[in-house]
Amino acid sequence: MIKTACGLDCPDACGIITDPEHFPKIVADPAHPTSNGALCSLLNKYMFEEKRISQAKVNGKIVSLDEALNATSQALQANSKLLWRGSGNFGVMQEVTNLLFDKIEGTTTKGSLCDGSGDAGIIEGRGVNRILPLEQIAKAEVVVVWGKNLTVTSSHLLPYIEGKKLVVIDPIKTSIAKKADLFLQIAPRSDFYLASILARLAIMGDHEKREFLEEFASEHEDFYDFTRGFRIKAILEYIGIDLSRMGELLEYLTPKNVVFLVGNGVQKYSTGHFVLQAIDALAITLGHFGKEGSGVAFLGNSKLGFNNPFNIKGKQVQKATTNFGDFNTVLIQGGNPVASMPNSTRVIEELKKTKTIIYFGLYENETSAMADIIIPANNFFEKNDLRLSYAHHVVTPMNRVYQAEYGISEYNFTNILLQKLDFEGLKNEQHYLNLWLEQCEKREDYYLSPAHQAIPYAKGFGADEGDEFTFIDDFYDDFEDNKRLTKIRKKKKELTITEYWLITPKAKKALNTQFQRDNTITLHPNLGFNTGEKITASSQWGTHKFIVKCSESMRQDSVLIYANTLGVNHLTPPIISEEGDSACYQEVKIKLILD
Ligand SMILES: Nc1nc2c(c(=O)[nH]1)N[C@H]1C(S)=C(S)[C@@H](COP(=O)(O)OP(=O)(O)OC[C@H]3O[C@@H](n4cnc5c(=O)[nH]c(N)nc54)[C@H](O)[C@@H]3O)O[C@H]1N2
Ligand SMILES: Nc1nc2c(c(=O)[nH]1)N[C@H]1C(S)=C(S)[C@@H](COP(=O)(O)OP(=O)(O)OC[C@H]3O[C@@H](n4cnc5c(=O)[nH]c(N)nc54)[C@H](O)[C@@H]3O)O[C@H]1N2
Ligand SMILES: [Mo]
Repeated sequence: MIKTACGLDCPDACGIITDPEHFPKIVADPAHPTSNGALCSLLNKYMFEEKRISQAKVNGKIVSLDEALNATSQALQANSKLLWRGSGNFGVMQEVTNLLFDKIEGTTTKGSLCDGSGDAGIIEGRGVNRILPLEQIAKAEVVVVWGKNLTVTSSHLLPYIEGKKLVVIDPIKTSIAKKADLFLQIAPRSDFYLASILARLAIMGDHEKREFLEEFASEHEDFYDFTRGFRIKAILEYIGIDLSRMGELLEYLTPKNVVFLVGNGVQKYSTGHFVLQAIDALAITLGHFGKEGSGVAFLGNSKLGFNNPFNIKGKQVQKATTNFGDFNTVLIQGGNPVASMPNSTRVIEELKKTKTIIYFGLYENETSAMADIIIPANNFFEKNDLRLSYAHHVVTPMNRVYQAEYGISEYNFTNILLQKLDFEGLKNEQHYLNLWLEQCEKREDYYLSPAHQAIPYAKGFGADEGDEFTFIDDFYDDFEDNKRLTKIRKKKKELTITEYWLITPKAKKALNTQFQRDNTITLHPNLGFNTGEKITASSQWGTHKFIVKCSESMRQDSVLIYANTLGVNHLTPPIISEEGDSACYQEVKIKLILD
């Protein structure tokens, strides 16, 4: 039997056991903390149904892997070259290619398509983004699922929240929302206001935990003044809930132990950092930090506390808005930027300007279709690696289950290219894995990350735990100006809304653009379209056609197109968040026209 871990980019990071003789039969490792006896269908089914790229190609012609690597080596000698890495595989060895780009003095990327703005907000408040251990979630009395599509994106959290009072805050009535004791179907992009007004009402109702605040967040009086700057009535109307609902919500937040599970949904905006800082401030005000069964869990920093042997200096460009056209050679590894980056029209135009595109991946997709050189990769059952997680502290070795008949690992790719380019090759693979493992704490069946703390922030904030929490003292929003709130309210009465918020959550049968994808748009039946109709959706950034699916789970001011839907990112904006260098997929309103 071989133990390994799933490498798909999701927070669960499941442990797997398999008998190589009977592979692909795999089962969940019962010793692994995310295990609830089952693995998801992405692993058990969809991953193995997807057709792999099995042959290397240069300019459309099938060639040997070595010929393709020669062509790659040639292209990497160009003046300007970029490494754009996606998150197709979450193993640490994905980053070994940095060592190649360090030697050839190439450019890499900074920032994120994922959680960058939320992460920045957490760092502003807490100084450091620590992961809330699963055991603390299990000890909560109340769980608030806030902009997180838990059932789909983190199903292994479900056993940890069983039997608890459940609050869900989401513009869509998701399946977890249907199970909630209290569900608030708020307007998209209104979370900052919701959290700030709640904090204000909590203080007005004497729910704040003074002792805790004095010790860890002494600026709380200033924060209260700050929250008083917002007009409650106009803002509640904007959020789409009334004062009595706020009172109800507050009651759920006042027991001793409350955990907030915050997802990516709240922060796909230029102001995403404010949202996380405001949710943290609310939890701090109510005393739900630094103690058992309490805390705010967002996507944590899986590499926190590690000395990363693959960190390099060198020039970096923004990942979400990369100008590919500035480079002669672009190596795309483990990603599908043509579909997953915002503003696909722009991405395609930029990539057309690049002389050589090298695609290093597992599956054919929009990006491989544009590539000049295709290098088939090995998947995570075919190579050795190490899996970290952004939702728990377990570090799990990924052991090769079988020897692949085609493809190449990132380690071998880097090693061979270094040598072809006349540099010294890498040390052996285990050397690099050990550099990570040596930093972990060994437990019986797995390892723990050096950042693990049973109760994060129990001794304070900041990297050294001696700091206080920093509250927001200045809020600005250029997209939806606070001062415009009253105007919007008046306008709404006169006009029928013709522009809708675009909500793009993760799809169930896919891991980002890998596996099953379709072309549907989901919207409320009152919007005037019928299921099955073809419509054109457009924004100031682009246009695409989708097939309508009507659903009562939607609000009437927004539509849903899953993040991996064919063409969705033609509609999304090429902008970077105010903080955290993150894509802002939902900072856009779209128009719909029947075809
Ligand atoms: N099956 C599956 N699982 C996955 C993935 C996948 O593609 N498929 N992807 C993985 C990756 S890379 C990530 S980053 C995680 C992300 O997982 P999540 O954090 O769950 O993120 P999303 O699915 O993008 O959106 C979460 C929820 O936010 C809601 N939402 C949208 N806008 C707003 C808003 O303005 N306010 C509020 N309160 N809610 C809002 C959406 O309706 C949705 O229910 O999932 C991982 N897990
Ligand atoms: N509209 C909208 N767009 C979004 C989002 C959204 O919320 N809304 N979410 C964003 C988020 S959170 C994320 S994380 C990004 C993800 O976007 P990307 O990082 O581009 O991820 P994928 O689209 O899944 O592409 C992964 C590719 O990696 C390759 N791959 C898999 N495993 C390996 C491996 O071991 N080695 C190599 N070399 N290749 C491998 C596969 O061929 C696969 O096609 O998408 C973002 N896009
Ligand atoms: Mo992500």
